[in-house]
Formats: sequence, structure tokens, C-alpha cells
Amino acid sequence: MPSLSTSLLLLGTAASTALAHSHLAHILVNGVLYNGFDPRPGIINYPNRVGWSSNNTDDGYVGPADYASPEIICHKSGAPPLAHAPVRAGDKVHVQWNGWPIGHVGPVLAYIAPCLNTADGCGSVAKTNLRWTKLDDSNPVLLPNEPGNNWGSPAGKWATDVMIAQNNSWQVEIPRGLKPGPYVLRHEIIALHFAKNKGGAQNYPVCMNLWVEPPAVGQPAPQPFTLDNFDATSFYKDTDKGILVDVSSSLSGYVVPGPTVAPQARAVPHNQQQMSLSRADGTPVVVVRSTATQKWTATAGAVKARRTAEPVVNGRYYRD
Ligand SMILES: *[C@@H]1O[C@H](CO)[C@@H](O)[C@H](O)[C@H]1NC(C)=O
Ligand SMILES: *[C@@H]1O[C@H](CO)[C@@H](O)[C@H](O)[C@H]1NC(C)=O
Ligand SMILES: [Cu+2]
Repeated sequence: MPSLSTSLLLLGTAASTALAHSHLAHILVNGVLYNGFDPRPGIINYPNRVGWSSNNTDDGYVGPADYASPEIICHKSGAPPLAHAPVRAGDKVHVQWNGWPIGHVGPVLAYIAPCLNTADGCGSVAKTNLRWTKLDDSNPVLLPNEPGNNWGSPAGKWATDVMIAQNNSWQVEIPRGLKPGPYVLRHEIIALHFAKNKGGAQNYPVCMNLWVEPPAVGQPAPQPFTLDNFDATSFYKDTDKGILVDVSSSLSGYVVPGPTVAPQARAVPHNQQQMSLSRADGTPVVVVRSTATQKWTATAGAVKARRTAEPVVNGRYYRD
């Protein structure tokens, strides 16, 4: 009979290899769907996707060894698509992950960065030039006295448990008063099941392009939102309290790593997180002449052809 810690270790290893890890399935903006990116081999991704591509073909993560490298910015070999999802300041972006394994406990984080001085918005932005503002740190990341699903380890409800309960999704409010223009939204989960050892944390950063439209005519102008200037390659250190942490011990709380959330940002509280189905497919935009957009059309035919092959359930396309 193996010791308790050996069993937990075996369970951990089995769970992390048997279950796929995860990626950005899609986002919904006011119920309208824009495609994410699936890095697994053999997948043909939608050309009109707004999710950044990456070459983590194992559907896996970026570790602390890469915290100072560009890999941490938008995942391994992250590269932007041309398409952007149109949103307005104050909208909630519903970020749908492809799944999330029970026991991969940790924080769920959101950051935004404007794409400045580019001709195509974020379409070919140099990721190392992006400067970020934290919008959400999923506080309280750990409620130690609530029942959770930490592989039977100490009780405690983690932000990832909230996310799993909502079909592996999380909503991020685009700040009111955010200046119109092209932005990268970076959503990130840090899985802490192996974080007891230095180098054991697992970061899953996923990026997507947004085009923030001017406020609707007649809307009062909100207070302008002040952006921060953080560089993703200095967000985390392998010895941060929230990175090098033993989640199998009883913790009284959790110290979120990285910059603090911008004071004007309004995170969607845990009890308002909810799953959501798409009611329509969205038409993303491409940015032309730096300030104007066009509807995405280039490959509409190819996209349509592929969709007809997918099963339709109750009039909705199911992906993944
Ligand atoms: C991803 O790209 C990097 C840099 O181009 C390369 O070193 C690495 O081997 C690639 N990984 C995979 C899984 O393709
Ligand atoms: C749950 O998420 C999957 C994608 O992983 C999506 O296809 C499905 O529509 C979602 N279901 C609900 C009820 O939100
Ligand atoms: Cu995993």
C-alpha cells in the first residue's frame, strides 16, 4: 500500500497525462462566438479565429524556467491572428476554455495590452512590445473553509473550482472608459498541483485580439481608464509566494503573483460567473490603416464548408 503522498503523486501524474491540459476554445461577446486556437496536432484552426496560435502541441503549459522569456507572453511561439473580436468598453468577454482538469488548482488571471503604432491593430504586433494592465486576479483565489476539489487534499475552494463549475469558463469585464482601439486580452490559469517544488508551477497563458469600439452614440463618456505598463517577462519569479507553494498543505489563503489589479478594473465576482452558450457566430474585424476596421471576409467560404461537417445540436454548433 503506497503512502498517502505517493498515492497523491501517482494520481497527479496520471491525471496530468491522461487528461488533456487545455487551450482557448472560443470567446463569446454578448452571446456571439469568436474562435480560439487549438494547438493539438492535426487540428485545422479557423482562419477567422481571434485566438493567438502557439506550438504547445501537447496542449500544455509554460513553466517558471520561461518566466523571463517571450514564451510566457502569449504561450510557446505565440503569434497573433489578423482577426479581432469587436467589443465595447464595459462588455463582458466570456472566455471558454476547452476543459479544465480537477485538481489543477490555482488563480485565474486576466490582463490587457493595447497594440500601439501598428498598421493592422494586433494582427502583426511584436509581443515583446506589449505592456500590460491586470484586470482580474480572481480574488479570493482560495476559500480555505469551503469544500473544493483539490484531489482530496485539504478542503478549500479555488478559483479554478469556480471556473470548472461554470463549464470551464470565466468572464472578464472590458474596462469602462477604455480608449477605443486594438488590444490583446491575455487570460491565464496557473496550475499549482506540482508547485511545491521550485519550477513546478504550470502557467497556461492564452491571448486573443479585441477591437474596442467607440461608445455607442448618446452614451455618457465614462471616466477614462488608466492603463498600466507591465512587461509580461517580469510578471513572475519562481520563488513568488503564489508560485512556489504547497497546495497539499493547509493554507490560510493565497498570495496572487504578478502585478496588482488596476484600481479602476471591475472583476466579475465568483458568484456572478456563469456558463454561456453561443446564439450566433460572430464576424470578426481586421484592422486597416491603424484606426479603421473591415469585416472579416477573406475565407468565409472555407469556414462555412468546414462548419457544415460539424454536428448541430439544438441548432448550435458544438466544438471540441
Ligand atoms: C516551438 O517553437 C520553438 C521555437 O521556434 C521550438 O524551439 C520548439 O521546439 C517548438 N516546439 C514544438 C512542440 O513544436
Ligand atoms: C461548454 O464548453 C464547451 C467547450 O469546451 C462548449 O462547446 C459548450 O457549448 C459549453 N456548454 C455550455 C452549457 O456552456
Ligand atoms: Cu495538466
